[in-house]
Amino acid sequence: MQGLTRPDLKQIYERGLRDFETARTLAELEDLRVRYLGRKAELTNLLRSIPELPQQERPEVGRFGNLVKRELEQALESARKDLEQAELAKGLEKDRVDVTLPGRPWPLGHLHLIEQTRREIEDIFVGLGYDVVQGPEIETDYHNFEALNHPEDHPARSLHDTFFVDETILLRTHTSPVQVRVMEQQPPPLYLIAPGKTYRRDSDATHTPMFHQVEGLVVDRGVTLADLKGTLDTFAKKMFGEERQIRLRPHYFPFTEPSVEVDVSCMACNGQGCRLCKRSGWLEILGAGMVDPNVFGFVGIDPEEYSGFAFGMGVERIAMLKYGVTDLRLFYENDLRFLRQF
Ligand code: 2NL
Repeated sequence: MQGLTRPDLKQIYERGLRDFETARTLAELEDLRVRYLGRKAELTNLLRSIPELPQQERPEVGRFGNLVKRELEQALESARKDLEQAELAKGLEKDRVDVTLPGRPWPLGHLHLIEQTRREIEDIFVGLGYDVVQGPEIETDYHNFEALNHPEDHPARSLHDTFFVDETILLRTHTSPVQVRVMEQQPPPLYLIAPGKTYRRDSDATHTPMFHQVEGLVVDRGVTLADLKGTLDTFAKKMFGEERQIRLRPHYFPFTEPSVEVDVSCMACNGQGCRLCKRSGWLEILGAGMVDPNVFGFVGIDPEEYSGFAFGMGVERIAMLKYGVTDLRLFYENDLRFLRQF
């Protein structure tokens, strides 16, 4: 760098200032620092070679060269500060969180229609003051059949309808044994509903081997068929709409006498007659009756002092009627396109 002159230094100075100011990143600025002030820079070489200059030039070049060096160092430092500020601000802007944005919706599941319906039925009777009771799904023949006045040769007992574990143990075919167990242990008055899974050896378009039942039982002094009818009328109106009516038809169950089947006026045609109710205006919703005195005998309740009514309904059937489901099997295929509709 021999022979660098004042005008050369001035040019280095002015170019340096301009380059530092226009650097857009810290990396660019670092390159410029190396170019203008690094160990191999023009200016550095000049300052290093001052001792080799003619005696009379040394003070002048030394003073001016060092001045340029200091000025450039200051300009570099100030440019570095500006760039650091800018890069920090850019980073903060990039990471900024807009807390006013709405959250991303998370997919939410919901209760299965059968469970929803079970709770609807339960809530109605809880509202009437009933207790909800539960019991084992694996039962004794005694609690499932014998105490419920099923004759030894009743068809419901046969292998054809019942899942037997062994001679005396079976999967309950209804939830009545739960109520038998309560009657064995608790004196009247009793106002109970027993919801739960039940099992029968049946599988076709209208039967699944497992299905859900809600049974009800009332035992108190002076309970009559009129109480049963009023209770079920209230239930039907709360479940299917205040416009609904019910009717009782004579029927037979081993554990009730008299026994009835209960129809509700069709919710599709309001009793006018349509395809759903097969032109009759009525839909069967449950079975019921006055507890047979023989059943009270098995559980040690005095039929002279107490009377009672009982009823049983299939949750799947109630759900199909209320929600217009036409195929029972849809409940258990777990096709989300079906389940999500409810
Ligand atoms: C139906 C009919 C019914 C009962 C269930 C019952 C229970 C006890 C005593 C007497 Cl502990 N009866 N339960 C009575 C009549 C009918 O269910 O069609 N269920 C789906």
